[in-house]
Amino acid sequence: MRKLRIALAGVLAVGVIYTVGPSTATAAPAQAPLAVAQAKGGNSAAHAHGPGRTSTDLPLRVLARKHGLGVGTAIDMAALESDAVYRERAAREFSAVTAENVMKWAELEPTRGQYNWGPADELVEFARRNGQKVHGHTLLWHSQAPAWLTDGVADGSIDSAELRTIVRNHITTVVKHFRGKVRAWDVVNEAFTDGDAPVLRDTIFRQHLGPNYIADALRWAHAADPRAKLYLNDYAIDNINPKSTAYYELAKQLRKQRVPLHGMGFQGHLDLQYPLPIDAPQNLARFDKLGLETAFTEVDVRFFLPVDTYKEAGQVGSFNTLLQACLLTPRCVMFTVWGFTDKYSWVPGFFDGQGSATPLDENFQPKAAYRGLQQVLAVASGSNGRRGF
Ligand code: 9MR
Repeated sequence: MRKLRIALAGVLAVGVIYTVGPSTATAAPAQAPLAVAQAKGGNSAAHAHGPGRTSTDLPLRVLARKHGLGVGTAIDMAALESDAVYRERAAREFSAVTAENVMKWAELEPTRGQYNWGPADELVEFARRNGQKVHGHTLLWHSQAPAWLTDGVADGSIDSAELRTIVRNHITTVVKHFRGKVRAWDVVNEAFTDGDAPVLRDTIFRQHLGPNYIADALRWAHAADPRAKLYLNDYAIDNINPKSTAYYELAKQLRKQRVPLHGMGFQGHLDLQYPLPIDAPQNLARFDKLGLETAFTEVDVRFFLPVDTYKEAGQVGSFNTLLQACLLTPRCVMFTVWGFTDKYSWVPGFFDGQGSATPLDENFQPKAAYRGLQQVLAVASGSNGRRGF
């Protein structure tokens, strides 16, 4: 109850800031990536912006520290390479990064046997320089698998036995390459179907390796880096529903069989036209009780443009609902947004007419959603027993 009151206080505080808060937006200067000390130096960073700043107006990673919570973002490598403001903001605000694309199979091994490590290594190096953890995304996914693999399976030139060897080699090679540098891996992404009666998705992995492919993938990843935390990750499982329950049952079974599953990733791609996942705290709690870490791994909140005050307010509430669910869950270690600026968000390209899904606008100016996250992090108290990130 105490915790819930803290959470509600967060919402109320956000309301105040949202309506009367001064715009303290400052465009970040174009400069090289920040050093660790500067990125972490919340107080000095805030004071440098002049008087009138409250302790709330600090980078997210600084505000999240007292909770032992990692705050992450997906990184678009093309933006990181070309846009100095993007680099500066990514370094200043976040304590974790996830490759939006460059660690996916098709990107890492576009040609069979020829790995392209460059962009992913660059991201790992950026994270190291800025004191950020790397969340690995993703080892097995039906989407963004290389054409040589999917075509080979389709035309029969790769049979089931060979596919098994290929998958095992891929997981082993990638996890070993990043051993000690990637904190956690989304080992299998989006394994279940949607709807009222979810089943394992009919992917080439499910078809040819059998339903135990998930347990096998987890074991292979664990052998390659015994210290990496191994996750399953999916969308539309933020609340209690048939799909999240399917994951709960699978996770329970895998834990019972002592398969190395350590975490459950809730993507958190929300859309204002659908109900808010208000029972996210209860949902995360049941995974927490299985002894699993939990994390929001890809949060964004889209809606149909144009923006208006009501949609903005709805977006604040949506981001905060997930952040508060995480803060209420002892082993929820990370809250990651799927892009932090509308300048590079995947949303407009995938959903006609929708957008504005991230906390900063196209000019890197904070939106109400960003202020809301700051407020919740500032107002909620204590670490809730979280052991850190
Ligand atoms: O944001 C990613 C986008 O740039 C890619 O084109 C797309 C390809 O399917 O994948 C997007 O990221 C997805 C993530 O890897 C898994 N969960 C859903 C994300 C949004 O589609």
